[in-house]
Amino acid sequence: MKMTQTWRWYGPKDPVSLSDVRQAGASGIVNALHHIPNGDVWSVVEIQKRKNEIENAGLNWDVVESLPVHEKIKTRSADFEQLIENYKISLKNLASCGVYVVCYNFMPILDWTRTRLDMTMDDGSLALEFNASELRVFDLYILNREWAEKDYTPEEVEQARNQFKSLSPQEIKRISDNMLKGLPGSEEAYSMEEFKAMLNTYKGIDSDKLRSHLVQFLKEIIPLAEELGIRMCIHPDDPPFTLLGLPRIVSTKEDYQHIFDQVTPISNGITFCTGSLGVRADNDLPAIFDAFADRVHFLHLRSTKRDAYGNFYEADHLTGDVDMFEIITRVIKEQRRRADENRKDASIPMRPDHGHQMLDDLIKPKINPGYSAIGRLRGLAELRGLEWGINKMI
Ligand code: DNO
Repeated sequence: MKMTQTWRWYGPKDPVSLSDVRQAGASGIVNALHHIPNGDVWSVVEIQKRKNEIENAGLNWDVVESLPVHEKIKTRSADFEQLIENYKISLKNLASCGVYVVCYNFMPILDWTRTRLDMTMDDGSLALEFNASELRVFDLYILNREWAEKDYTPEEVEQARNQFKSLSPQEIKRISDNMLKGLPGSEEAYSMEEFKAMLNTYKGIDSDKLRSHLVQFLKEIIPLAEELGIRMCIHPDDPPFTLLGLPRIVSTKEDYQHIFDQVTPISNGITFCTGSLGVRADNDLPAIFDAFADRVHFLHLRSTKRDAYGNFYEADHLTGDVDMFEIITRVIKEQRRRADENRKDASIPMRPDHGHQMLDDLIKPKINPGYSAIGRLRGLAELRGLEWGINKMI
């Protein structure tokens, strides 16, 4: 029993084509209808059109990433009931077209966040980086968020003030754009003013409140997913801690435990993202996998390297802080267990998440940061080899 090898594809405008994906050796596609505004229904016609396109290239549409959860559902404001209805209709339409794995996240306003997209590695390839002091500079002196100081120590504030003074206008723009313009897959981009207005919508929403909003949302959609045979999989926060005063509630084993205690069906599952969870030194990844193995419906395999100051960068897939051998060993055992139970989902879809920009990636006119062709091809090849070896061994 092998993992299903998939590849995130951003649709017809992706500089990595479906035929590139086939040559990388993946059999499945991870895709979203990014052209449909967040909150609108994904119609059968649109889903089927995309599905045909993928199948005509000899691939399967295995996973939706993401069916985005509208901000108003997260804050439970204005027409959120209608938006939940729309979400349900999209789920029904996906199931009727035979797409059964749906990834989503519940991060307020921002999706995944990095401060630099071109950190040079020793070998000359480029990696994504999250720099905690640049984040503080952004928060305190670029965004000028109200009460931001209380989230930091006096030394951090002082250090950020000095760092801000030394930044060039280009560097300030780089940090702001990376924070606000949305990395690939984020459904929204904001101007500074729009972002400030969005921050206001979270006044009075702390972790407990956001958690209860997530649980209420799940209580509405999971029974339907269960009925349709859809496996919902929540993506962890990336990075897995509070940012800019916004609560983040899918970062640790305890966070997951709460979600599954409240809404128990197996279709309430996880996108096990090793790179996101691995940013926290107190996250024991094998233990998290063991605790929720039967709910892991989708795997994002990549590794991050952190330091003691809260910074991290994206390492090669088999280096960094994630023990990929341990994780894939567990995945293989879980898949065999499912196969013994004749579960339809015995082969878990995985995708090589993010890759360095390397070789021809470096000279391509357009690239989706993290989603280079060759960097991910390298990652997939390494992960596939590791799985092959472990499968032989155990
Ligand atoms: C980054 C991704 C995120 C993630 C979404 C899931 O590369 O892992 O964009 O896909 O947050 O909803």
